[in-house]
Amino acid sequence: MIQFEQEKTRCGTVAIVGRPNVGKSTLMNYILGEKLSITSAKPQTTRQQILGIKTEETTQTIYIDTPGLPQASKNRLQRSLVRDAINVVAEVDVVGFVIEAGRWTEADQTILERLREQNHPVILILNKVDRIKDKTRLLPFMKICAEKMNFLAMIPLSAQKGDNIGVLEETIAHHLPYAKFVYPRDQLSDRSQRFLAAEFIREKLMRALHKEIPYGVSVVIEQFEEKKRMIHIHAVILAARLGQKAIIIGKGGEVLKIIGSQARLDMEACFKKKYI
Ligand SMILES: Nc1nc2c(ncn2[C@@H]2O[C@H](COP(=O)(O)OP(=O)(O)OP(=O)(O)O)[C@@H](O)[C@H]2O)c(=O)[nH]1
Ligand SMILES: [Mg+2]
Repeated sequence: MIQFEQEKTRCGTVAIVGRPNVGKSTLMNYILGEKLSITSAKPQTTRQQILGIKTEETTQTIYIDTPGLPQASKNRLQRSLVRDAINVVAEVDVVGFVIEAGRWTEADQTILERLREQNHPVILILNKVDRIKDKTRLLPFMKICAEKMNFLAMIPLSAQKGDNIGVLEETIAHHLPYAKFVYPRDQLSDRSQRFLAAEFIREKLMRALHKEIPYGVSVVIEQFEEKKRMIHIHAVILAARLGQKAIIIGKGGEVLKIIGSQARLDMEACFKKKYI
């Protein structure tokens, strides 16, 4: 007689999608309890997909933070970003579609239509509820949302304050398949410390620089040397135009100094080591 033993653990993937700036990365960081994905008040902060892995007693949830989906694909790079973020949806167990509570934009509608084609379980996440003073406004808004698609659930929450995140996590866990864990229990991401170091620096640049300048900036880690209690990191900041160099450096190197010390704090917290 063949006996099937049912897996006792659940393991699956969740794509976090939505238009730029709705708080996707903030949400993933809150769930993980670690700053892994960079965030800023400027749209299109996240440039590449990043995995955040949360393992609890019997559940492993693999979150995929994606770049915000632009409404109109202006150029080839943007078009490929949209394609990537939409393609990932086809391969996951659950989709977390993030919008801003109380606002339904054209970009949200475009994403919704793409999600409808995929026929995948979608949880609608209404983020930034802390901004809504009069909470009675939420109910009629949720009613409108409910008519748009048959969502698995609609969850209002605040990724910044952490309100209602537990409900989201429980809902997700409930819809993950029974399966063995894919990653070791202590693995937090698919990204290297080297990648994260570059991202932490880019975040500070995104936050410190104005207008189009941060969008042209890239960070390359030239050296990442791990000593016993220290990590030596050499980073190079590449600007789109020579004229931007002076702005990035700042008067007397002021901007660069601030960026360096802020990024160092993030690295120390994430790598739990000193960084020079
Ligand atoms: N008030 C409030 N602000 C939030 C909340 N969640 C995120 N934010 C803010 O919204 C802005 C955008 O957050 P991100 O997490 O970078 O947004 P994103 O969706 O990842 O953006 P892209 O990577 O550009 O697509 C930041 O300034 C966050 O601090 C929230 O729950 N409440
Ligand atoms: Mg992001």
